[in-house]
Amino acid sequence: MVNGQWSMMLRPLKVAAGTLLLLCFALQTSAQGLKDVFARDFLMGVSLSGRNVRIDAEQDLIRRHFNSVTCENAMKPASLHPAPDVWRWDEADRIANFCRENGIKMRGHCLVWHNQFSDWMYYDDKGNFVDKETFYARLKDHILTVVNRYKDVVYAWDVVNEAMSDGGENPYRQSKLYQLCGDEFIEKAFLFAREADPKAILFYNDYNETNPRKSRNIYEMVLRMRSEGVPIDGIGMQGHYNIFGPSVKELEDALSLYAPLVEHIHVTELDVRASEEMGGQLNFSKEGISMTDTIQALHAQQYERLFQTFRKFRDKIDCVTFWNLHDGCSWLGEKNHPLLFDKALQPKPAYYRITAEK
Ligand code: 9MR
Repeated sequence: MVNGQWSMMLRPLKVAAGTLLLLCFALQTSAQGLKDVFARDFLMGVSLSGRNVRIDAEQDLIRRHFNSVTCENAMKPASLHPAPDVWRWDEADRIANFCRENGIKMRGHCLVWHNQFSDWMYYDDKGNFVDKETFYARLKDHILTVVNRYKDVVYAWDVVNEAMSDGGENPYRQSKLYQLCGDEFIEKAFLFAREADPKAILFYNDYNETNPRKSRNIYEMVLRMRSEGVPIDGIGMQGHYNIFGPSVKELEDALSLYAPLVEHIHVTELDVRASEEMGGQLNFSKEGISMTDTIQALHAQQYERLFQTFRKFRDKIDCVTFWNLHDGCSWLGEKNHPLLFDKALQPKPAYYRITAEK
């Protein structure tokens, strides 16, 4: 048989082999999750409620894409410790057990926050403020108990959340914590957390953290604490953003400010609203907007810019956590369209954008 005839006969085989190769490649790519795509950059995290880990399809989505989990609310003081002798572990245990069973690490959130706090710690029986020592003894007991319970699975804690103000004369938020203790409660919380688990990495966590004025205040507070030997290992940049901001420059400025100061930066609560609202405060509109192709494109572009910038700082950023699993369970409501997955758990254009350009 002459060469030409052989090659004619082999052609269908070659086509079939090529198709098979392409199919294998497509299957492999589609089997990869965010955690695989970003494996050389940072851990990919998600915040969860107990409900997420009760639904099979959501469990699958979590296992496929994420290798770090935060409890959205279940480990906050108000959830765990609503009264002096009352501990409610169910929800946090459920999420922690899901992580233990699936070999997923956890970020603990959070030990001290002016919101969703165990407010009883501030007061005596008559409703007056207790003295600082009594408050610190209660806080220490809380921190030691919580950190010890989860230290096998939690590798990092948001020790103090949102202690800085968004404006005004005083850089510190004028919360009850501040009224009772001044800014001293911050260092106390870090000292108690380090005592409870010397191995956990400890974060100060805040929103509007790319705002030049607030980032300067965060920087100065962390700098002072570190120079005094307070065990702060990292800064948590919450990352409650929108389709217009922050700009790459604003984000890079904040990252460049924080990076030399701490060993670790985590993006702790990432979402990108399809509106002009931003930040971690609760006074936002849940009405949201109707999605259009233009907004969908802006949303994808903003995610792309953010991840390009995060990757530039991959030596310092070691975890990026999305605040909620999909739009249907976002704290912002599905009409703000903030996440990578829609409420049917399907990847959105932003997902394809950040995974494709890798
Ligand atoms: O997503 C959380 C929402 O379900 C709670 O109702 C709210 C209560 O204050 O807290 C939300 O999470 C916040 C996080 O713990 C700290 N940074 C801001 C987040 C959004 O408010």
